Amino acid sequence: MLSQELVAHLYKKMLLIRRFELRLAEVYPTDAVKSPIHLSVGQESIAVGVCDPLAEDDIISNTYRCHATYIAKGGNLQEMMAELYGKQTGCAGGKAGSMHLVDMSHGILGASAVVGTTIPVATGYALAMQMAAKTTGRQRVVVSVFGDGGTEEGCFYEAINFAALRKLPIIYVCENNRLAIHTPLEKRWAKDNLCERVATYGIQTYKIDDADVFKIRETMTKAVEYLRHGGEGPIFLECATYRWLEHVGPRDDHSDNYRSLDEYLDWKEKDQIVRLAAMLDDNTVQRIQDEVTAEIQAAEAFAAQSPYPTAEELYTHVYAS
Ligand SMILES: Cc1ncc(C[n+]2csc(CCOP(=O)(O)OP(=O)(O)O)c2C)c(N)n1
Repeated sequence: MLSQELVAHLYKKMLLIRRFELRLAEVYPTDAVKSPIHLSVGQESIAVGVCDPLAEDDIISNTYRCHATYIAKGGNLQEMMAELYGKQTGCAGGKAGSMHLVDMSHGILGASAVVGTTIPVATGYALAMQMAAKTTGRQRVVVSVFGDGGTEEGCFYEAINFAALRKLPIIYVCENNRLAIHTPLEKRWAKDNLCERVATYGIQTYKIDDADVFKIRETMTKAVEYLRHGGEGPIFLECATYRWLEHVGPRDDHSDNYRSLDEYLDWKEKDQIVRLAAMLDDNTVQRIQDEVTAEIQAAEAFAAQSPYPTAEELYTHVYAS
């Protein structure tokens, strides 16, 4: 039996991601946002289901499509908006933008635009966490999130092989939206059997094919507990999902003719935000919507009022000190 508190909590997280990104899509044409944006509208239940069972000191790693996990892992919303606006108060000093969000105080590793590259970095982090646990006694868990396209990179297989060999405390999560930009899975893979392929490396695999936020959360809760308490990693989770908007940018691109409108309408039926709202009473939904609106407005005001980085800051954070 699901508690109303849990439903409200997950609903709020997903709604915050959706409304934040839809607001970005509105603002984007004004040039306030200084970098390309890869939106996760329609995919929110994965970030929320995946991040909810993580402790603050657990680690999340993601790709350029990183707004959702940044928010779901508890990243600072005002610093996120300021980063998108290219402002000094941004989470990367305003010098990185949407594709490189980072918040180490909440265990959010810096993201990268180069497909696949964050997977070995997250794997290395898991090795560090495994070594650290020998002295601290606490096993922190690392989660590496990437798209189906990321699994086509050689470094994905090198990384999962190493993780399996060293039994690392890492959960690999593939957000399978079946698209790499405009190319569907059917034109890229002879067989749609990702979990089977990964299992041959000696890795436990799980697949959730309907984006159900509770199933994702439950699978992750068990995986995190298992790794936290001495279970041998890695673990692989494939989550089917659907990207509602274009690959990069704020537009709905269903008129571009590379994917079917029916598929989109099918996935819209599964929208977890609508589903969870229907499980709550009207007052709770309204309260959460108001809170979300206020948080986004505060983030926008913070970003708008913040200064741009100075010219001298071009020379900071270039080399490790
Ligand atoms: C190494 C590399 N190759 C190609 C690209 C161009 N590129 C950017 S995004 C993308 C598609 C990746 O799709 P997927 O990993 O499934 O993630 P999604 O965008 O669907 O979230 C490609 C090919 C890149 N950025 N890096």
